[in-house]
Amino acid sequence: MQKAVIVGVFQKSDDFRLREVEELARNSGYLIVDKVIQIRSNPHAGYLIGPGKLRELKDRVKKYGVKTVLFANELKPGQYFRLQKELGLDVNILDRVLLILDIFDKRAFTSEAKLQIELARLKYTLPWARELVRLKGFGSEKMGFGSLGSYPYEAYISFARKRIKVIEERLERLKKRQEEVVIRRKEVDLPIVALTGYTQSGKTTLFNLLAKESKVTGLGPFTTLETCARRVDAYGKSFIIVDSLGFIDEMPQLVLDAFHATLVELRLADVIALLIDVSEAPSIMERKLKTSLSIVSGVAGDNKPLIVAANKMDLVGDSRLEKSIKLVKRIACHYDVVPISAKKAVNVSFFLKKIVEKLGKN
Ligand SMILES: Nc1nc2c(ncn2[C@@H]2O[C@H](COP(=O)(O)OP(=O)(O)OP(=O)(O)O)[C@@H](O)[C@H]2O)c(=O)[nH]1
Ligand SMILES: [Mg+2]
Repeated sequence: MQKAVIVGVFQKSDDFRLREVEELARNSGYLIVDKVIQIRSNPHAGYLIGPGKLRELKDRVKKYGVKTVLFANELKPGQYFRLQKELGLDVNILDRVLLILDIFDKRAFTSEAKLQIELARLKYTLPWARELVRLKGFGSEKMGFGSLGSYPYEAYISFARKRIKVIEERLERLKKRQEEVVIRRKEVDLPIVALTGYTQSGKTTLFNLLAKESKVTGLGPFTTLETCARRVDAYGKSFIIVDSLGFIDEMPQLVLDAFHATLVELRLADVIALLIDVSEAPSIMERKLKTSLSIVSGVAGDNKPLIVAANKMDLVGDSRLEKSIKLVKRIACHYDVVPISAKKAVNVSFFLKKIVEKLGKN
């Protein structure tokens, strides 16, 4: 495990983003040895953190001999450049976006997903590299971003540009093949039910139960990256059920773009089943539900039939479940809410019945 220090600027000390980034970091294989947290309403323009905090960060990096600094926020190219200059080139700086891409990289197993992630990373870091060249801060030093290796930075930029082109062409060819798959699926002429929701809400667990599959679950954030579709027969109706990428708060636009093809499944769906983990604290549930609803409406609009599955009901008692459902109904007021346990297969047939009803209406 690699040692790392987490840095973050938040408006209050118990910000969920800190906990979320800690989890992302652990999942990416980092051992967090220290945290440098600053509470301020506006991040410092130059370094994200103020000068005093920056000194503190440099001391910690030296003290623990860490080679990786993880930022819970997104960094602007200029901030990245100045931080790199202050911390030294042997320190690897990752911000929230690169950390998420790191996890995606670990989880991806198809060549297409790998290419999408590499493309996203190249596009994201190109302005950072340009900044290093523009400000000529580092003589002839080398730079590299994670798995891309280390290049003199002028060469890095021309490498990155060429590589972006090559990947875009390859993805274009893959897209054509994917479209054929979707068309073939349409030819079968079965309606589509898309499972969606925050990462780790239980989508794949439910998919496995309904499709009698054994896809991997529970590895931590973004266990599923690739879309999977299976036929399900229930209550005299046949449909295709689709499991795919889960969401996270402030999902970087770049990640949404990279996985656009996956998200298009939501637009094609006849019914969307949105899962929410009811075993979490009300404030977390509320935030995750709002995030999920806003991504869904951004991708698929507001007029799609949607059912909220209040999942993991086996983990809470009756009175808490009742409160949680009330909360969900208040936020997702236009939609049916059905409590289920995907893991223990509780109330799932009722949920299926609701889905089939909705399919029937369309
Ligand atoms: N107790 C309980 N655990 C559940 C239930 N459903 C899912 N889980 C657990 O929650 C964790 C996440 O489940 P997944 O099915 O991987 O969640 P996901 O939504 O597919 O996650 P991503 O692929 O990361 O988006 C796993 O450890 C599951 O065993 C449930 O109904 N009850
Ligand atoms: Mg999954």
